[in-house]
Amino acid sequence: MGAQQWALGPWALLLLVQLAGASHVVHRSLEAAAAPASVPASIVSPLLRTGYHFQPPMNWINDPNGPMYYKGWYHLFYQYNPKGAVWGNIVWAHSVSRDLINWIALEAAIKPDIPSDQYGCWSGSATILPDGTPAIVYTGIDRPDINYQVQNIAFPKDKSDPLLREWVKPGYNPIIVPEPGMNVTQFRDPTTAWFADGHWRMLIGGLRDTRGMAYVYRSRDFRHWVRAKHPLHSALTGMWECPDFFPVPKSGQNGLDTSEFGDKVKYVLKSSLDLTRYDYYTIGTYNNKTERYVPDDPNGDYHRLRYDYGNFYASKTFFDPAKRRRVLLGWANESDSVPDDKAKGWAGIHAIPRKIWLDPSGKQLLQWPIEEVEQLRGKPVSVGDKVVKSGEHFEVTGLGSYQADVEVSFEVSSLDKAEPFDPAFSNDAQKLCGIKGADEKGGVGPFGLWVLASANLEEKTAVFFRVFKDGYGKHVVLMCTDPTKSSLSPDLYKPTFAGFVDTDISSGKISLRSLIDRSVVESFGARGKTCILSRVYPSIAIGQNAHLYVFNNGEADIKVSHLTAWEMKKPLMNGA
Ligand SMILES: *[C@@H]1O[C@H](CO)[C@@H](O)[C@H](O)[C@H]1NC(C)=O
Ligand SMILES: *[C@@H]1O[C@H](CO)[C@@H](O)[C@H](O)[C@H]1NC(C)=O
Ligand SMILES: *[C@H]1O[C@@H](CO)[C@H](O)[C@@H](O)[C@@H]1NC(C)=O
Repeated sequence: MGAQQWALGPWALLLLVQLAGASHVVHRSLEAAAAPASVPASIVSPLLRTGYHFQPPMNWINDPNGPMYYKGWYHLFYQYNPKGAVWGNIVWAHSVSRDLINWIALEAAIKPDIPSDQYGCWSGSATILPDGTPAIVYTGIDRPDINYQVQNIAFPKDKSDPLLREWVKPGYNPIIVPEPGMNVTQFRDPTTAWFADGHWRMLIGGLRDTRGMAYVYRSRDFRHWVRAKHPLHSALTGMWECPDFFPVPKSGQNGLDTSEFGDKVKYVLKSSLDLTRYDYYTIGTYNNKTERYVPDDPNGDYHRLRYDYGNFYASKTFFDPAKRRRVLLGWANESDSVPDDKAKGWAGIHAIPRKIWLDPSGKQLLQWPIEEVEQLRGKPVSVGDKVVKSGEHFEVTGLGSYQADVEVSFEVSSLDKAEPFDPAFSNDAQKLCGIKGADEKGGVGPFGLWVLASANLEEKTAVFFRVFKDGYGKHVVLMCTDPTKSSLSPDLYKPTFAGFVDTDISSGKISLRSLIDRSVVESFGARGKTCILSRVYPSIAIGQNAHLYVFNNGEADIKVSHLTAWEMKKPLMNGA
């Protein structure tokens, strides 16, 4: 069937959703989920279930797997427990989309049914082969007692089906098993492969003693794989989960396919550090002869740059040939307790897909929500040229801000009052923000947004900036999300998240965008230089009782040069 025929109208889509929903999930009303007495009612409130972030109708999800574009459809697979809201029984659930925002759930694509994946089908990636065939390589667990990890391959049963509903696993699986001397429980998450010099190459995450590494495997035929002598790269960080390795052009915002090399390209190597549970990356060069990757900044090796300074893990990118961009997907877990998750019947969401490209400085990536999310925007509410004096705040009204997209440009009246920066915090934005939270008066800032706030402000999540001045007269900009007052419910994990923003604030200008979605706040500072995703569960500030404010707890006045906020519609979300 040609892609054209799949230009579905809303009715056909709805039908597909119903078909998919009926075969894939047992619907259950979330209100009906009986909560144990210890779980406050608000945690299980359907008003806290996200509206436009990716999730299945119920149960546990974690890593995004094998994202790809095929015959007019985006495919997203993800780690999923079909039996409950805690991790376990992992299969590759499968959803498809025309725009990465409206999703249709299909049958699970890869389930434990061969000896080499019978105890679990863990994370992996898709590679489109030169003849157009997608291949999925994923980690299988083949023993019950220990998590012995091998790599398997699967192909579509019918390449002409744009929805790729059925996957087959050739009899020659597994294709890669750990070698003697390798840590067999720390050998997983193959990347998308790339092609050079007549060989395919892919990475597998691993651990030697305490050294995290990206093993390189090579193949001529995509079936027989041999490990290269040296890993692509390694660092003393503990296990590297979900490595991701891709080229980015030195200039411009386009994305590249994994097999593009040359002088106009830099490389990004991301590792999900099992020890800290955050995604770190470096930018560097890849030598396709020695097969080694060298980060540009040796001091920043896997402890400095993060995609997101909040709750964001096990991410994966893919090249979208339809829009020539690279798109980043990531998992955000819950910040409530396991009993809460069981009572809710669901756990885990994915971040809004982000387009990523290299900052003109070459020192970091920039990230921005894909443009397709803007189709969910309702009527805009705008505020312009409004001064917020020291200690003051104002409310943005006229929209349901529990599910909203807010873009704001701030202008600081003067930077003279910036507090001195203590270099002891140079590598610890989070600690600095833990001490200097949103209610801690400052010189320039804290200023920003209070989101998901109650009318009397006993509940509020602050997303804000604070500006310091270092010993050399240079300004240091801190971006934080402070959820410590986000909820009156007990037993929540409320870490203050923060990152520095490498931006020139000498003009006094800085921007912020926050995607607010009931129990998630996903923020982008300075046009995508620093990103923070945070999960919060208000008990009062839910649904129409959620308010949005701009605040300034710094001595220096600030001006909102422009603010636009949109209430966000709910897309098709897997039939839920
Ligand atoms: C493998 O790594 C795990 C996690 O660090 C560790 O507990 C285990 O002892 C390692 N096994 C071997 C054989 O080194
Ligand atoms: C290897 O990299 C060099 C320099 O970046 C490039 O010119 C060459 O085409 C690459 N080789 C292959 C086989 O891709
Ligand atoms: C998400 O949950 C919190 C609270 O339980 C943990 O501290 C994090 O480690 C966890 N994150 C991931 C990626 O598992």
